[in-house]
Amino acid sequence: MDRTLILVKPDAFARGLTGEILARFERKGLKIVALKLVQTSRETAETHYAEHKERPFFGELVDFITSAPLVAAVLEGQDVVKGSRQLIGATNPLEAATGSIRGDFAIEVGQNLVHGSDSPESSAREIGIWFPEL
Ligand code: RTP
Ligand code: MG
Repeated sequence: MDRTLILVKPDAFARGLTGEILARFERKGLKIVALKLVQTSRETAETHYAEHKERPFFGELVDFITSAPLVAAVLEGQDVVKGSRQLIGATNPLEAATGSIRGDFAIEVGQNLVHGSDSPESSAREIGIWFPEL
């Protein structure tokens, strides 16, 4: 069965949206197979978002992800990478469809509530970062 790495980012956790967000994945038929609350180190954040290292927003992105606790989860299910990205919505919440998590609950691209792996290769890499025991 396919797996993906989900982060309920610090903004969503602080706003008390963790249950709402996880419930949406569960209602889609995706199964939570690992779950934890994490205060993320800079090293983990920089490794997780390494593909964006040269982008102008990289520093802010790492600051944000390490600013407060987040919830990391591994979801399992058929086509889980694609299915969870569809539920999450476009990166910029102003372009995310109504009914998606970002479309319904976010406004700013820098505080877009949730991360989902963007390919099976990314998911394997990211699960290794956040849940090396799996
Ligand atoms: P994520 O990795 O967090 O799930 O988001 P994503 O795939 O939809 O978007 P990605 O391109 O991977 O970007 C990672 C995060 O960087 C922030 N970002 N800011 N200021 C900007 O133009 C900008 N572009 C991206 C977003 O918070 C995005 O989630
Ligand atoms: Mg991404």
